[in-house]
Amino acid sequence: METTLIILKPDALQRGLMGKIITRFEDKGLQIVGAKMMQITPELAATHYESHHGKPFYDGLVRFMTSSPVLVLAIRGIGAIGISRGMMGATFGSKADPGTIRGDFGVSNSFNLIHGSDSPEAAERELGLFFADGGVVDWQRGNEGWIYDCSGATPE
Ligand code: 3AN
Repeated sequence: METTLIILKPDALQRGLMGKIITRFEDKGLQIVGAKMMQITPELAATHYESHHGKPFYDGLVRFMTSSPVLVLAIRGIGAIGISRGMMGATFGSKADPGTIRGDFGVSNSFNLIHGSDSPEAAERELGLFFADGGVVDWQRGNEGWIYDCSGATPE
């Protein structure tokens, strides 16, 4: 099982899209194991986006991410990182394919609704940053045996 860090960005909250986006992950069969609304501080944004420091879009990105609350989610499943990235779509709303979250709900390149960890290393780092004070809950879904084939040694 992988756990990934998803952020519903300020535009998703301001536009009232939280429910629709969360529903996509739940409908897919991924499990929500953490959810926290918060206002990202400039310090946290700088740490989270440190690999983008110095890029032309960096200042605008930090301003946007700190402008209004976000919903931070921890989402779990087999291959959850890659599955979530696929569901998000390409970085820019103008380029993202229909059927993806960015492709269906946005047209902007800067306001692109959602962040998702892009590797297991990033997920571990980002979950540590955004759930530093806990909040990831290990809970058992009652319908797990209908989401995965659990008849073999490992769920399929
Ligand atoms: P993604 O979120 O698709 O993984 P990254 O990690 O390359 O994209 O970039 C992190 C964030 O920085 C993006 N979500 C987007 O908001 C912003 N960003 C990346 N590239 C650009 C760009 N060329 N112009 C404006 N914003 C950008």
